[in-house]
This record gives sequence, C-alpha cells and structure tokens, in this order.
Amino acid sequence: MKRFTIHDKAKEIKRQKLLREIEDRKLPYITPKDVEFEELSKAKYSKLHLRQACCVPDDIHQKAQQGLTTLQDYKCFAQDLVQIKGKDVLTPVYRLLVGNPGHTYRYLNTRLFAIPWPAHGVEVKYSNNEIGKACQAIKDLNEYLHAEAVKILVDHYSAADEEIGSVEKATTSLSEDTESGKGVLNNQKININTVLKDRTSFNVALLNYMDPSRMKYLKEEPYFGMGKMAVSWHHDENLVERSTVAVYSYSCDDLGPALDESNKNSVEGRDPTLWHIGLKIAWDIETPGLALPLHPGDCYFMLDDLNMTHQHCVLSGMQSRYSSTHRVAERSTGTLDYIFGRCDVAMKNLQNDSVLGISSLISLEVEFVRQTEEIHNEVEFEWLRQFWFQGKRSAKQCDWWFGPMAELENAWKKMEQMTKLLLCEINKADWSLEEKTQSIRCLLPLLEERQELRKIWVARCQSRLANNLPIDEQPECHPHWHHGDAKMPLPFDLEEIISLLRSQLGPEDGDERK
Ligand code: A4F
Repeated sequence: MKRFTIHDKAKEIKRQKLLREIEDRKLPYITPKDVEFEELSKAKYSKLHLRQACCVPDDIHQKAQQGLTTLQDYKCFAQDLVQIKGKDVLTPVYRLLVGNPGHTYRYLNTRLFAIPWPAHGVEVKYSNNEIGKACQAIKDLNEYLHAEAVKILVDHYSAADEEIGSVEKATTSLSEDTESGKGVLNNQKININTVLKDRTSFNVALLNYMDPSRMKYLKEEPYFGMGKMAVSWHHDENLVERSTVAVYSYSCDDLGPALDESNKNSVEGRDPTLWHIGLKIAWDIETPGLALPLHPGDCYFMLDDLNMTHQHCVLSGMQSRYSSTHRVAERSTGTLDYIFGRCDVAMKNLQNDSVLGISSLISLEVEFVRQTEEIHNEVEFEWLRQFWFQGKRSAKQCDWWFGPMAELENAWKKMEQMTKLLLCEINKADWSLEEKTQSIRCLLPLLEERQELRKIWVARCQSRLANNLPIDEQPECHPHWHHGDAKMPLPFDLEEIISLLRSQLGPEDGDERK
C-alpha cells in the first residue's frame, strides 16, 4: 500500500504554485458554443473523441441503460473508502467494477475486485437473474465500445499527417530497445493490429453513479470556474500505457429539459444543469481548458496518450447520472492468475513430510527468503486486506470472490508458517554469525513493513468513516487474531520478534536502517 510520498508532496507544491499564479482570476475555457471550439479541439484535444448518442444503436442504449438502472435498483453501487495524500476519504461517486473473471482495478490505493461478467468456461452464480442480465449488458456494451474504439483509432491515425506512419510512430514506444539503454528503435516491426487490439481490449468496466441532489457538498472547479465537480482533475491510474478509455454516459432525463436554447447562448461558460467532461493539458496555464457537455447516451473515447498528457475531471449537472467506463487495466500484477502464480513461487521453498507431519524450508538462501517474504506481504496487503476492507459488498452480486480469497488465505497461512520456520532456523546455534546477520538483514525490513502496514490497516478499519458505512460494506480487519491463538504460527503483533531480531544486529545496522 502506498503512503503519502515525496512525489505526492512535490505534486501538491506544484499545484499550490499554479493556484497562486492564477490567483483570483480564472483561466479561460471553451465549450462547443464558442467560435474557437473547432479549431482548439482539433489542435489541442484531438485525442478526445465524442460519439453522440444519436450515432449509437438503439439496442445498445436500451440494454446499457436497463443494465445500469437494474444495478442501482439492487443497490450494487457503493462509495469507495479511498486514500488521498495518506487520508481516508469516501468518493462522492458510487461505483461498481465489472469485468473479466479474476481481474482487479487499483486506484487511489484501493483495489477493486471485478464482479465477473459472463465468460466462457467460468461459472458465476449471480445472486439473481436480473443482476446476471445487467452484467451481460455491460459486457455487450464493452464489445460494442471495443469495436468502435478500434475503428476510431484507425481513422485517427490515418487522418494524422504521416498517415499510416503515425501508427508506427505511436507504436514505437512499445519497441524501444531498452537493452542498449539509448532508446534506439528496434527494427522488429510490431503488428499494428495487435497494438490496436491490446489498447482497446477492455478487461474491466468501472461503473459510476451519482445523484447530485443527494450530495451535500461538491467541490468547485478551481482553475477555470467550471462549476461543481463530481470528480476532481486527475489522470486515470493503473491502465496499460496508451490504451483507450471508452465511456458511456447516461444522465437521466428526470428533471425535464435543461436550460432552453436561447438561454444557453446568452449564458457564459458551461450549462450547469448538464454533466460535462472537463479536459486540460497537465500543468499548462496557456491553453484554454475544455468542457464538453454530455447528453444521455453520449459516448466519449480518450485515445492514445491523452490520459498522460492531459488531466480530466467530471463536472456535475443536475440530474442523476451513470457512466460505464471501459478500461484496459494493467494485468501484470492485478489478476488472480498473477497472484496465484506468485503463491506457487513461494510454495516451491516449502516441503512437507506427510509421514512425520512436519514442514521445512528447502533453501535458506537470502534471495529465496526475500522473495517469499515479499510475496507474503503482497498477498496479505494487496489482496486479502484490500478485499476484506470492502466488507462483504461483492456478495450482493455473487459469491464468486470468496472461493479464491479462501485459497489465497490458505497460501498466506503457509507463508506465516514459512516465516516461523525461518525464525527458528535463525535461532539455531549451528549458524555462523555471518549467516545469521545476512538472514536477519534480509528478513527484518520485510517484517517491519508487515508490522507497519498491519497497524495502518487496523486503524483504517476502525476509522469513523469506516464505521458509518452500511453494515454489509463495513471493513473487516481480516486476517486478525489474538495473541496466543494456537491455530496461528506467529503473533499478529510482530513488535517483540522485530525487537529481538534488531538486538541481534550490530549498531551499524541500526544506523543504516535510520
Ligand atoms: O475530489 C474528488 O474527486 C474526490 C473526492 C473524494 N472524496 C475522494 C476522491 C476524489 C478523487 C477521485 C475520485 C475518483 C477518481 O476516479 C479519481 C479521483 O481523483 C480525487 C482525485 C484526484 C481527489 C483529488 C485528486 O487530486
């Protein structure tokens, strides 16, 4: 889990400096009503692509809207208790992640676990048929948006100056020769179709819902005076580099028409009754910002590196609004396949004698020890605690995640046993001082991290915000056990073990750690 880093601090200082530079005056921004809109959006915002609702097939609208409202009827959306700059905060937007079985999406130090949409070879028992149908509708929307994104990207690259060359230019970042360290381009041609597919094969959809009339307080957009924000300026996290984000936006017509046309033209800035997507170039105060109104059923696509060069925000309208945001979530460390693979690696260092009923470590080499203890921390803090921190909220849709979580917990418990076995070895008399010191130097920082993170998670679970959540969303501090629990190899509180290990190192090691 990330804590408040120097990087966060530097960003905050930069943000404050920007706000001071702007002082009280607001920066200019444009909307489609402005004469400069066409020119500026082409020059600076060409990688934001709008597909108006009228160009989306009726059956897609019908199924998507039905799916989203069903999920809301069954109270499937929940506020996330995320961490910003080391502080716990509840998102104003209610969210639900749906996606490929076993996939997760991590944002603001929170790992969301995808409710699986129907997939071949995977059995999902939804808690009722309507929820299953809604997940299928999101999957159908996903397939539609994937196909459209490929077409839009092909058109986008073909329209660029160097025509097909620009596709190659856009793909070269994937083929940089990192071995030479010079960033020389590899001659190996990357198949363009593969690149386009990789960047549009959405594996999760992060669904959002917000009813502004129920939100007591929404932040004002600080730089341009764009009005109330549902989501502040940010870059989306945890995405495959240069992958597209495709969004289906459905603001309900529950308030009747927005400001009438004549009124719209006379009012400065954006129409506050309508939802908008706000866009700006990151750290740029010269280029005007952009506010693009979103009507029910409009889709937009954030293409290529737009999410890296620009920040976006979501500007609230008056109606309640759903969105389905389709993403290529980074798979390298975010899937069940990955984490089970890591557990297998750790288990390779454990042997069980079934006759004697005892287990032992195969190797005591520091590299094996480090790897096992790192995997131990990863399973505990990136998977088990993240999952149980969200309580039993996924049970509303299906029980799918509870099986893999129990399996991960079994593997984690074996890793607790492995740590205990290592501690016993360290205490054996037949080790040389050198071996002992090396082993402790390797183990100690990982145990210190475990202890510190356990304290942070206990505190997060006990916070007032956590305790005020609906009962089935209340964080569970799991795994947790009491001192002397005979079923557990080691205590929950590692302070004593850590002190003992520290005392076996020379003073120079203590200084090093400081
Ligand atoms: O202001 C916010 O948008 C916000 C409020 C809150 N109580 C919790 C989180 C956020 C938030 C945020 C929420 C969702 C999301 O997808 C991205 C987000 O990015 C952010 C944020 C970036 C708050 C501050 C920020 O700088």
